[in-house]
Amino acid sequence: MTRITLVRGDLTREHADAIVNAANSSLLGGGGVDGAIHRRGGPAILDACRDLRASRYGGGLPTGQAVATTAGALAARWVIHTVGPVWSATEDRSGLLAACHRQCLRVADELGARTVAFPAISTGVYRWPVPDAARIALAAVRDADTEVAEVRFVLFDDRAHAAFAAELGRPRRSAAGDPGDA
Ligand code: AR6
Repeated sequence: MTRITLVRGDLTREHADAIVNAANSSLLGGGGVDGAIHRRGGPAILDACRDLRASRYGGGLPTGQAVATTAGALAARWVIHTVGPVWSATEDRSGLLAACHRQCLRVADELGARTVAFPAISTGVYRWPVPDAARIALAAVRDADTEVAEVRFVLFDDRAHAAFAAELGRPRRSAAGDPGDA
């Protein structure tokens, strides 16, 4: 069974087997946590991303998918890059946000990663409201069939940490597609 833990802090300082990057489909860096990962992890990560663009992902990494590279100088073996959906008030993209979490755990299983640290995907530049993102992320991880022993959400500020903590403490809602909910 996967243990879910929450910490408030900087994802790029975490020790874990794999660290998840909230990337964009170019895989070539950006702002937010993506920029921080490339800055602290060094050029080896960008080199590996360029190789992916030149091979499997010539058209970019589609939203909701995930792919791993070296973690460079970070205290991890791998960075798992995923592309979250941009928030939309008119279109329900929550399936894509859940898919990001599932796909990261699938890639982690392929790698043999047992501890995986996630940021709050899509809640920065992509503007997803944090409480809703917390609900979707935690449900996706709880429902995943994975060998990962610990999923750690590393929240950058008190507001995001409080939102994830509230959601983690809440009894499961009977959301559509959540088999086994009470
Ligand atoms: N550690 C932990 N969380 C962080 C850190 C950090 N060092 N830095 C920011 N956050 P964002 P997105 C939080 O914008 O919304 C990039 O330009 C931040 O407070 O990094 O998925 C990419 O290249 C927020 O709660 O990712 C894409 O173009 C969360 O991480 C785009 O942004 C996610 O914010 C992706 O947007």
